[in-house]
Amino acid sequence: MHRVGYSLLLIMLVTGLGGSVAEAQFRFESEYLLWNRNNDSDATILSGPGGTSADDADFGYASGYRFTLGGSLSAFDVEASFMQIPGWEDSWAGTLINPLAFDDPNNVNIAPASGLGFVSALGIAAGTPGLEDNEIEFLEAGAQFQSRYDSTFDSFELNFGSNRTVRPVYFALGWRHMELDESAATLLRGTFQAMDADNGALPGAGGDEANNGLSHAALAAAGFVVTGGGADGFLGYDPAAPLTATTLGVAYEGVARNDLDGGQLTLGGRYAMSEIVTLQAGLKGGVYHNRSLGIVRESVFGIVNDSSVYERTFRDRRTSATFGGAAGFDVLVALTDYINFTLGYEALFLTNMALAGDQSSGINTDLFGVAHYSLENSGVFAAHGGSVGLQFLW
Ligand SMILES: [Ca+2]
Ligand SMILES: [Ca+2]
Ligand SMILES: [Ca+2]
Repeated sequence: MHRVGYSLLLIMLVTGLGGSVAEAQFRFESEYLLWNRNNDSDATILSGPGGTSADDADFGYASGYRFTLGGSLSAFDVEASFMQIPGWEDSWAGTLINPLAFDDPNNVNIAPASGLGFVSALGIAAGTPGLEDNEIEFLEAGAQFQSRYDSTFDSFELNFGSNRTVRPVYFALGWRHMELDESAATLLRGTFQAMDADNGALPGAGGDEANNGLSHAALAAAGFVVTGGGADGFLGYDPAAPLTATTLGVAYEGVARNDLDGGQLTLGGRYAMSEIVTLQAGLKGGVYHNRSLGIVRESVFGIVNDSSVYERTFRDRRTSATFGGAAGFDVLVALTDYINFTLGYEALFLTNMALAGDQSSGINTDLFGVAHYSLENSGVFAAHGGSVGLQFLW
């Protein structure tokens, strides 16, 4: 079926060329893009003073490029365009002035404390009834975190429409493929400790209850799998022997991938201000089928005095209908009869997108306290920016 379609298209193009080669006009444009994007994710990562949330990421402007090849033949126009913004990113860091309590930041013996801002396996493990609910497991005040958020956008579109050179207004119907890939991560590092929930006793103090750590049984019951070191949990320490303290690392990673395919309508127009300067503007709207993939990974690992590595990974896929729109304008300045300098601005939005920073809020517990992940794809992606380029005509 495809082969027949391509053959027919080729015959039409060749016939069109043969019939009106003098009227055919082809164009190739190469552009440098400098685009900003929004950050619609808002999941809390660490609560409390000095904590952080996914909306702390500020992507700012990033460089990209676009190549466009088009041709107008008799009444028709065909155009193919590829663009990519490969490196929107932000990273930030901080120090928690309060302890970071895994299970209960409101316990009177540890408050004020920071907490984990979502349904973490560490939180479930630290609150395991009968195993861990007699103690508060935490990182001591002064724990440090580093966060980063990266994303890549690319797009390919193919549009068939009316001739752009003979009339001031043109339209096109097209197909567009887009990909938005994101990754967000927060890494924490601090000294691990376990405090009795009823009287605040630390290990070795008078009245200290047994356990004094976070057990393997509780970590495993919360869904963690050992991927390195011993299956022996993590131990708190006697403040009289500070060299035995465990330095713990905790990492939260979210990944989101969106693959979109769909149809779109383009309306555009051009207006020659003079022999040299032409203004061009366009509007696009479309509906795209979005296949999203989300991954949420939580890791807890010993850095000093322990080498155990525990991980819990969730994955989910979901499809949705995404609505997209774009608006832009260009100023074309003729350098010669065959070369234009172009200066432009464009804005683009897409609904129902999976964003990496939102994926941790897709974790929920059921009636039995078991955690489940369901991909979050209600984000809005919006990007806008300027372009400079050269257009060659022949
Ligand atoms: Ca506990
Ligand atoms: Ca204890
Ligand atoms: Ca404990």
